[in-house]
Amino acid sequence: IAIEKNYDSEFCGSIPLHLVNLIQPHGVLLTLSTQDLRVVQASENVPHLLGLALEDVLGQPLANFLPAPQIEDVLVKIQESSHQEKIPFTLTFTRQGEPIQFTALAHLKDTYILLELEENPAAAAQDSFMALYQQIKYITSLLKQATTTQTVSQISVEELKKLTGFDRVLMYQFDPQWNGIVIAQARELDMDDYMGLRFPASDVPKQARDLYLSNPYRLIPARDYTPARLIPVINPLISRFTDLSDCNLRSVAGVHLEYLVNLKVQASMSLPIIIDDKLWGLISCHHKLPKNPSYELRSAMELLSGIISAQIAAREKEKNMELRAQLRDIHAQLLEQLYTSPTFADGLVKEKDPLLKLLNITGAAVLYEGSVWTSGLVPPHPSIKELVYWLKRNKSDKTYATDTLPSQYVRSQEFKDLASGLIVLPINAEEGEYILGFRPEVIQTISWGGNPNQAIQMEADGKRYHPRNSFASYQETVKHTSLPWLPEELEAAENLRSAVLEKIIKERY
Ligand code: BLA
Repeated sequence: IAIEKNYDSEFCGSIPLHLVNLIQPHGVLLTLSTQDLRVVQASENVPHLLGLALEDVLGQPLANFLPAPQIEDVLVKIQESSHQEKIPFTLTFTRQGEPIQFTALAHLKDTYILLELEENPAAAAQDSFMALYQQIKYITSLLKQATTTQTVSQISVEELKKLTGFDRVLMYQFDPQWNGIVIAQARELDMDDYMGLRFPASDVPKQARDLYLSNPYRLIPARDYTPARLIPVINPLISRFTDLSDCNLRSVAGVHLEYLVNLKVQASMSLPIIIDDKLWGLISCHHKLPKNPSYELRSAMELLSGIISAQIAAREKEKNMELRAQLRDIHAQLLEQLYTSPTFADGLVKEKDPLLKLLNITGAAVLYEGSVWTSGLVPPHPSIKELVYWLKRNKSDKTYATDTLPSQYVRSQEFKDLASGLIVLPINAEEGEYILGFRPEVIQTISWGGNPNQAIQMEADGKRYHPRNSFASYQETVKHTSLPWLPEELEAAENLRSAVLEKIIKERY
């Protein structure tokens, strides 16, 4: 895939997300000293949301404005919370004579505690524990019946859209370069259609992706907000800005707020799909108008994203195991062929199907003791010889596979339709003895959500920049590329190589 300039780590990836000193104003942030629960920093919207003057909070112990039983709660929850798991609890403040309920989250740091407070009125009936539990059970039962990642994803986005009322819900899967593809979508018909589109890695840059491994979701309820500042600017306990990485309320990077304008949405919420401790994808929810799901509903979504992750992991593992079993059968056939032939090379090419099927190739060549055996469609012999010189000079004696041979070895462009992909199993690399497998060129059309080479629009001053403003489908034709080599196929190749080396030893002695 040819993105001329990759902004993922070098540009977008270097925006500091955690040292912004600002929060989204739908909640309050207090920084407490671990030692005496004194407030050392507070967001400027304390009066508005908590109904308390800033000077009644800043510098004061919690006990000055929270009744003793609630302080007990805070202490218990702080003890139950760890760096990984934050357990929400409820605190009540009196605002203009009215008791107002807040959902609180405590984040433990070395010398301070961050206390995030979000107003959360008593749950509506559809957000009661029982109602949400029923929904989670029901959706889980649907997911269990799904047999592929695709159906798990489609059911997930449809059911999440119904459950939450978001205007559009997407399943977004990362590719090996961290671009992402929309593999399932449920939307209101007046929302743009993003199904099948690919977005460049810099759209969700590395530091933003990393946060999903410790945070259950990223919620932006209203893009057009005025951020609330933390006062004072410097956290006196550490003499630095407070690290807001894992705060739900953390203010959003400007470039991403513009991105939401271009997506024509006010609200966005994304949740991670994590497989084997690695970010596999995101569930992305959009709303035309501002939308702030209740804490209960968000928690249900958090649980579902874990369940969906487990279901996708299981389907992917099944698929890989099936492929492994198929390859094991073919390997067994090939082994029989090897041992019923006078030499291993005759054995490999005697019946062409097993070798070609095992490596999913269309042609193979065996170079051994000065001779060449071939099977299927292969480049002309002189070209194979030249390729081998190149391999001897440039590659180690380990198994090597590429799906873009023409970009690595320019001369192969002459026979790219036969060999845009190459796998090399060295027998004795020093002597130029190899088993080679060839894959043909597969011309791929990729539909990008907007031109990925214009992911950033720089202003004339060279400092200010904007995200691209159109996500209209942009077609890229990828040439000189074969199908990718799957890990299972590489494993099968490695097993074949061992079997061949063993047979060679038996032939010699
Ligand atoms: C954040 N970008 C994000 C997030 C998503 C996307 C999901 C997480 C926050 C959220 O949920 O809204 C991207 N959302 C998408 C994509 C789809 C979608 C691709 O629904 C597909 C349909 N973004 C840019 C450029 C930069 C950039 C050029 O386009 C950098 C210069 C950065 N994106 C960027 C940053 C964040 C982000 C910094 C983190 C914002 C934050 O958490 O404060």
